[in-house]
Amino acid sequence: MCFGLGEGETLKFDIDHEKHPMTQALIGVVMGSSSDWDTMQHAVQILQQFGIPHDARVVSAHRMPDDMFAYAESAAERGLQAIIAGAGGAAHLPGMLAAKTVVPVLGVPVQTKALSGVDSLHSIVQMPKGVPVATFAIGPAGAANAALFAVAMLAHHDPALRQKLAAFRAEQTEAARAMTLPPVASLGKA
Ligand code: RP5
Repeated sequence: MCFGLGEGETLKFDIDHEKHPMTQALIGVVMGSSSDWDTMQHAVQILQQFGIPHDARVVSAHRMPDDMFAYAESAAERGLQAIIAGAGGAAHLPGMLAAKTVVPVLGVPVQTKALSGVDSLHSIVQMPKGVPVATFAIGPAGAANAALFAVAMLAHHDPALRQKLAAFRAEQTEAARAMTLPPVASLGKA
């Protein structure tokens, strides 16, 4: 929706770098609806945890197509290193963003009621050859992993971030090693 915009006008996504040098987002998180937030907030949580400057907003492919193009067209200039895009159903958002920018797009299929997110997954993952969208698992795990993937991309040129990511992995290793199994349940009599 473009409240307050005149005909032919689209939202601008410019950042005044002189005024906000420390807040320049490196990762953009976009989603087709506020109803995707339950899923997509898992990406934002990871970015916050790793201290990655980011912004998050609703950019609907079918309801805000001009805004979607403006977002994608300005992404590189705004300094975005990757865009995490989540959508559900006939999920065009990640693919159409990728069509309008060379900034890597990481797609998150949002779980839907009708088809459990398989519709979203197929819409995002089946990009024809030439314009890729890196596609993650359906739902919150996919959102978190997309953010972890973005962190790994940034860590490639940032040794401190790489250490943080390695520590995050090591924590999971320790947690898995500490796992124990309960005793076998006794079989009831038939
Ligand atoms: C998609 O349609 C969104 O990504 C969302 O997953 C789905 C439903 O949107 P709402 O009807 O909840 O706004 O564009």
